[in-house]
Amino acid sequence: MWDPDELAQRMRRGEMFHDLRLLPGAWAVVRVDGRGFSRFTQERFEKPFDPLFHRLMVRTASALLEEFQGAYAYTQSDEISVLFRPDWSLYDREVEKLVSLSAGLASATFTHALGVPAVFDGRVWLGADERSVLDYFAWRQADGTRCSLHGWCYWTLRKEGLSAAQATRELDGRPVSFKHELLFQRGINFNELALWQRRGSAIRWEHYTKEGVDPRDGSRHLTTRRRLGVDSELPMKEAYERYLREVLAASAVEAR
Ligand SMILES: Nc1nc2c(ncn2[C@@H]2O[C@H](COP(=O)(O)OP(=O)(O)OP(=O)(O)O)[C@@H](O)[C@H]2O)c(=O)[nH]1
Ligand SMILES: [Mg+2]
Repeated sequence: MWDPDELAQRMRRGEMFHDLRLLPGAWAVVRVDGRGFSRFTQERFEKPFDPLFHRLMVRTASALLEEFQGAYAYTQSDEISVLFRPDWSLYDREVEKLVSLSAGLASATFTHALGVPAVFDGRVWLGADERSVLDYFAWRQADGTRCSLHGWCYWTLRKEGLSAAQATRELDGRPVSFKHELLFQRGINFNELALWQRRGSAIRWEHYTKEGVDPRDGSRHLTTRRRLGVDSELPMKEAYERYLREVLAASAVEAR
């Protein structure tokens, strides 16, 4: 006998991951990353870094932070991390929703801004405490710096006429000091390149006061509003940790 309720119930059991939630009380980060962007960027953007590409990433990160009401966002290269406080409660903390909507919104925003289809994947990271959140962002920033140095060396060699395989071989297993020297020999001081290329950019909430006029009696009132601010000159190591602690403290005040 055809029983639509029984069928629906049985089929729903196949939605195996639908009940998965972010662990209660844990910090969470959703990280989206451009799919196949090595090739995608090659024909369209300046190498190794293109300010237009970074602006598109910042715009995409801002859209994610705003839409999902995150506490902080960080972008370097083709990736974006958005932080959620332990008390974040949108979508009942459903993992599938957060991951799929993040990747979907990132893809839509970037595509809309550039006018060419671009696709992002997404994943979730969980952290037990503030310490691990600081470590997470130190990790992503250090990864960005490492890739930036590598990218500069790689494209400098390519522009000198080396093939992809030759440039890769030349850099394979080389220490940081070698790469700095390689650039220095060609008149490029890595430590003087734009900070956003070496350390990425952050998007965070800024508070400001605005004077409003009550239309009923013309009285004036000060109200606090918030808007997104972009930092493209981030500190690193301990100073970045102090910067992040301030961001976390401000987000705690807001959550109250
Ligand atoms: N031309 C150019 N490329 C960039 C820029 N920023 C990031 N990229 C490139 O984006 C790529 C990001 O690396 P990955 O995410 O590891 O590689 P992917 O090709 O996207 O591969 P999957 O993420 O695994 O799909 C690197 O090849 C970077 O060179 C930029 O400003 N200009
Ligand atoms: Mg990628």
